Amino acid sequence: MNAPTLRSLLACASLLAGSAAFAANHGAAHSGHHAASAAQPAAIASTDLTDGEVRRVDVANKKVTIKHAEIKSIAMPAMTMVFQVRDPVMLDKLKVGDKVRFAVEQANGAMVVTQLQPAQ
Ligand SMILES: [Cu+2]
Repeated sequence: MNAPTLRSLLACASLLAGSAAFAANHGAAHSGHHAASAAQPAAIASTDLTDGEVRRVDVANKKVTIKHAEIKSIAMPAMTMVFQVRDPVMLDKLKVGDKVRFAVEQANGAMVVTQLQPAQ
């Protein structure tokens, strides 16, 4: 009888934890070189990230062109191509020429960037 309530509380707690992790990550990005890599949230598995260099940022259309290394998770060789981004906030601080590390998923036939962070 208490189970649904407990589940709701747990779901709420994990949402809060997710927001906190995002806030911490966002803050780290602004604090520059003092942020040790150990402070990165564990949710970002570096093995899932692909190296790339930004070629074009299209905030209005939520797209970014990246010259990327091989993406093993989707069996894609190195190339320059356009990706959609899941959240346009990801493009806020992005500039042409930025070195990035990113994760991509295939969704509805499109390549969608799900994570994007500055390369260390
Ligand atoms: Cu590609």
